[in-house]
Amino acid sequence: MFEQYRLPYDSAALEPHIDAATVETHHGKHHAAYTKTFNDTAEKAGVADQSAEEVLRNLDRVSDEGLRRMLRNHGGGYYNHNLYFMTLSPEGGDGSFTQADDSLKAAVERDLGGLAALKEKMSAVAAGQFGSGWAFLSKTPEGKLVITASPNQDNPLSEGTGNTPIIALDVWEHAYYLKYRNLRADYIKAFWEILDWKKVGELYAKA
Ligand code: MN3
Repeated sequence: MFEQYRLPYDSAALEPHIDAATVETHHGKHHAAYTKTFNDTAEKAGVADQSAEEVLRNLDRVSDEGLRRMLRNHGGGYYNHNLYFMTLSPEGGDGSFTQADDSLKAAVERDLGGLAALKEKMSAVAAGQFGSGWAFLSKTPEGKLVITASPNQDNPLSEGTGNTPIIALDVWEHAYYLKYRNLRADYIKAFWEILDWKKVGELYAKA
């Protein structure tokens, strides 16, 4: 059974950066629906005993094309949104970077030229994703940080890169349209105000 990440904060806790109605719809409806469909599909495909990471990294083992596509879309939706919500916090923002794992801080400096440069580069990648999709910060098997974008609910796992995402920035319109309307760039700016670098550091150390 794949469990949807439960928010340890209430739906208004991320305001003014992300409004309560968006959190309620995004987590309570979209994410919940991905979770349910992923569970149902994983059962049918006989992969329900694996971790979500395993399923997404090994989609080519699922021979039925329809089930494979469902797992990619809904398993990706489940995994991406768990990562998104678990790294957002009212205590996030640049201030939380000082509390992050030292190995993450060193990698940000070494691979991306520091926090400001990382945010600038990833914001541009997220803004440039045409249509629905995500921007990711991922750790390669060698420990290097890389920034990429994926369409739909794809991610570095389902794309077979071997990398592990540690930040997932959702740029589907449902993530921001109630408050920001067409202003995706403003939403991206707000995202950094609530990104919990302490949590990202834990994920980097574990990946
Ligand atoms: Mn979403």
